[in-house]
Amino acid sequence: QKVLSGKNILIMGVANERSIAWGIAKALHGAGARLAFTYQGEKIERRIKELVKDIPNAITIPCDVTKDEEIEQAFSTLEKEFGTLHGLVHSLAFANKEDLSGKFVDTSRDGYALAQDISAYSLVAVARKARPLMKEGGSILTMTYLGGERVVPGYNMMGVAKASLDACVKYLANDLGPENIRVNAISAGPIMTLAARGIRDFTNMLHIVEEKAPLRRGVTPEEVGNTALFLISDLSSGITGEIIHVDAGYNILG
Ligand code: 0WD
Repeated sequence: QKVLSGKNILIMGVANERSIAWGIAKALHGAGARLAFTYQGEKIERRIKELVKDIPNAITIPCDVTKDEEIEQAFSTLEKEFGTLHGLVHSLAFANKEDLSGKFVDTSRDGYALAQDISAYSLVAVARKARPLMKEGGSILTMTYLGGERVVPGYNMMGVAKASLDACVKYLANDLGPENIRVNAISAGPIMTLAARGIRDFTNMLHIVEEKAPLRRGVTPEEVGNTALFLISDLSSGITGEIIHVDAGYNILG
């Protein structure tokens, strides 16, 4: 009997094989979970269907989180396929490129709203839909970054969106706790993915971590995946509203 045998988990945010969500998917699959994936748009559809071939019984469902109809449709498909949901992994974010460089003070109204909508509000929207399916309790997990706790030069608008996401984790944890639904976040150190390439100076951020972090190295999607396995499973049954840093210790430095 594996840790996640008999558990149904939804993973949102696999864009390609380098996505953090894919590292998480491999860990959860290895622990015996049955997986569903949502993806945004046709370009990603082809890639995800190719990837998911290695995972028997996995289902793929379209879901652009900016559209209420798509969220509605995705969860209704999920209810038909799974009935009961035990876990949800939210691993997606977006900000316009121009809001990830230069000065934060120059962020436009539209750019601010878009980043908040996709990167923070989407967690609230999907938690609300997951709630009725989590009849046996559940675990919701999102991905955050240190730039929401303090200024990381260049992270700009995404830092403000992550601060909001971190607060959403706590308010959701408090709302859903009485139903035994836990809500937590992993704050990962920098990992080279598609989204990371949008951040100017990302390579530089990686080098600084490798040089200064207590473990003197970066972290891998597999390491994030293993922590996700802990947070999604009953091994972490006493933990909610928490942000766990998987960053080789970098966040403890002043
Ligand atoms: O260093 C890193 N890579 C870190 C990432 C450090 C700490 C945290 N994170 C966070 C990110 O902010 C994000 O929340 O981890 C999460 C996953 O990011 P990732 O694995 O680095 O990035 P990626 O593989 O690009 O997946 C993010 C995906 C999008 O990919 P692209 O690059 O095509 O924007 O989020 C999805 C999309 O697939 N996404 C959406 N999904 C549904 N609806 C939407 C949307 N509107 N917008 C973006």
